[in-house]
Amino acid sequence: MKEKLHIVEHSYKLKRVDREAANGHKAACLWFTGLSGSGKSTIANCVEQELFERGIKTFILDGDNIRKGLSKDLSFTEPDRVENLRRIGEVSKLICDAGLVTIATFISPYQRDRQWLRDLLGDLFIEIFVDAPLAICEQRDVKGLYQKARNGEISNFTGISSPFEAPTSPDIYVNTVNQTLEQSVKSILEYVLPKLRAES
Ligand code: ADX
Repeated sequence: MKEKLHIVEHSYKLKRVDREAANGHKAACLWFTGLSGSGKSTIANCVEQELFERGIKTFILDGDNIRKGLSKDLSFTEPDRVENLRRIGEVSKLICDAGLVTIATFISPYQRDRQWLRDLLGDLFIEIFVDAPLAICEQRDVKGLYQKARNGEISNFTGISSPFEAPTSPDIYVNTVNQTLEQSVKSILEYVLPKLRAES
């Protein structure tokens, strides 16, 4: 049985709303989900630049980077992916509490985990589905990982030997086969900017 932890949270005077007011914009978490090679990082990179140019304070959390540090003890089995996203969800919440716009790019293949993130982050959470068919991602194979997964050198590879549950009602849908990078970025900004500027 788990030991009972005696933790009493301290309430600090400065809240997220104070930091948002100082920054001149709201906090949010832009959560990019999609297959490896679908274009999440490329789009997130451009969206961040556009936000930066408008004076919006952002911070990117990226699958490959997080897995070299915070989550370097985790594999790609289902329980480890759940734990990976739990950690990142909590970190995203902290970054939002600091008044920033968190930009998170993770495959996040399970619907249940994405729902958990939505519950954790509430209105801050904006789910962006970066869609591209598996065949196209595999053809692109930017990192050469699909080839390795097909050869059996990588196990539990999303789309090949591990599932990807496509979001059924994302807040924003972009498709990197039928849309240009500029179009995807534009549609994300059109949705996000009014939310960041909204009065409370
Ligand atoms: S997640 O499923 O837990 O959300 P995450 O986004 O952190 O995945 O990591 C995905 C990145 O790890 C991919 O972009 C890819 O470069 C790399 N990777 C290595 N092994 C795997 C694997 N078995 N499945 C998916 N991605 C993998």
